[in-house]
Amino acid sequence: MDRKEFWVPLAVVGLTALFAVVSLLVRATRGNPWFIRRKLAVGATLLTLTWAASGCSGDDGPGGGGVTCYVPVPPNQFTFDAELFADGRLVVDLDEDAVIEGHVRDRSGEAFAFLLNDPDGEVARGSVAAVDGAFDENTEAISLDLGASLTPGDYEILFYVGAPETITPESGPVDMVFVRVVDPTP
Ligand SMILES: [Ca+2]
Repeated sequence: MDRKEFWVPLAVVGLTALFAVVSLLVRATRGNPWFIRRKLAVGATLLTLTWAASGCSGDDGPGGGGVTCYVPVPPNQFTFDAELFADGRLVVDLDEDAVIEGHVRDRSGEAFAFLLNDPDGEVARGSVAAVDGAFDENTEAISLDLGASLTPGDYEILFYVGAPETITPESGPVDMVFVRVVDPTP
């Protein structure tokens, strides 16, 4: 293994983590231009690196055929229809139900979980379900049930790769969204 094969995947891992953090900061600051520029810069560097790394031919000697080729794995991005948002928050209407539907794009995880936080901390956690039953497509329709005990108020949802019980304070979320729960006719 030469130096490039060692540091390129390492740099990609580091930059992917940095990209996730900056993406969260962009959302947390509701689109602060400074963070958006940083996000774009990190994203561009990441693309350059993964393109360079994925160009390897796999002829790196006996026993090493292809295994060091880095396959670009962009972050798992959770998206929801724009019409579901008001004032930058995803609106959940309890007159309907506490289920949110959306998509995970550039999917690399095979299971996803969410944390529902209010300003005091965790309110609920659960699994993110693939609508068709399996996380096997690049863009997957998803749904999550925030639970029957949900009360009106402002929350944030953090998304994680893995099962709900594996989330710890050290786990890095892959995405997040601000949520407002309303109940027009309680
Ligand atoms: Ca599927």
